[in-house]
Amino acid sequence: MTAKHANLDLGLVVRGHGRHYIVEDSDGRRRVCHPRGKKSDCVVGDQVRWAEVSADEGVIEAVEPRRNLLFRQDEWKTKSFAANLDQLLILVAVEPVFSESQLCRALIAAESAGIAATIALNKTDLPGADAARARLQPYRDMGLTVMELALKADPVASRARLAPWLQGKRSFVLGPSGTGKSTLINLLIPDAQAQVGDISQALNSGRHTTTTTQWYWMDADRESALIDSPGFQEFGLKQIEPAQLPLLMPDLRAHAGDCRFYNCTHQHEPGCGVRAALEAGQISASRYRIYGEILQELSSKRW
Ligand SMILES: Nc1nc2c(ncn2[C@@H]2O[C@H](COP(=O)(O)OP(=O)(O)OP(=O)(O)O)[C@@H](O)[C@H]2O)c(=O)[nH]1
Ligand SMILES: [Mg+2]
Ligand SMILES: [Zn+2]
Repeated sequence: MTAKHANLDLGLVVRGHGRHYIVEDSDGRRRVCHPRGKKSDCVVGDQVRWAEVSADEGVIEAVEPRRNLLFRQDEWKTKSFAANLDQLLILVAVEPVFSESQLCRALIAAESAGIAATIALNKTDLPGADAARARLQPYRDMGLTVMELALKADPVASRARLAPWLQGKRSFVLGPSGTGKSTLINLLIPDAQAQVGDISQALNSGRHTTTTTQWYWMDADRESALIDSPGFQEFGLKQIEPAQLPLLMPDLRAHAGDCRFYNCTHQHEPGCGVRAALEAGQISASRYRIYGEILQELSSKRW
């Protein structure tokens, strides 16, 4: 931010629609704002300096420096999720059966952005719950919290489990389509009216029920916030240097110091501490396999 905008009001970006943003001012009033030029490209969660253009329209003059930014980088494009977050809730479900690769990717993106992540398993009322729990055991072993939810089937217990964790924080809800992100928002914020989709319809059409990222306050004092987001399919991590990758996976990182070579890729090198830990059952086979897949992706040239 440049000093010349310092006298302008500060606003919070609560929603983005292409090149238009909804900005909330310090009184809680929301208005459509257009960015001035490329420099004011912003994302939900950004603090912006804005000026009034008309009664219900404004222009964004500058974006304040960000505390953090959660994003993914696919082959050709970067997709920003949100900025200035306190914590991330990665929501997976018993159905649709979650991709462990996507779960790993979301965790790596959070670790790389310096944002604390917690996993929640929804729809534990469904028959596949035990299998899903077993697939999440390596994450519990890594020290992550795995919250069990049944947002629709047991809203009272789910709410009691979530509410203390969300209190006073700005939390981003991330997860594949159909896991119950909007159901969660509606449960905690009764007037949110986030659209909830019929899962079979959403999956068959390949469309997501939620199409934009949106900020919801949980309380009148505007201290706790939940951010709903569209489900994702792709989750590229091209922003990460291959050598950084094992350092962003806590279970691999714990053993990377035992490798004979300082630049060990934990693939074929002799004296590899990570592979020794894999053989000793201290690293899960699926996490190690996913590490190899992402590493290959990051190491392949784009041209
Ligand atoms: N069986 C079961 N179904 C649930 C539960 N919670 C949510 N659902 C259903 O899951 C479906 C998808 O819920 P949504 O909240 O729209 O999912 P979403 O994650 O917001 O999906 P996108 O917006 O497409 O990313 C809906 O039909 C919900 O009713 C639960 O605890 N058990
Ligand atoms: Mg949704
Ligand atoms: Zn190694």
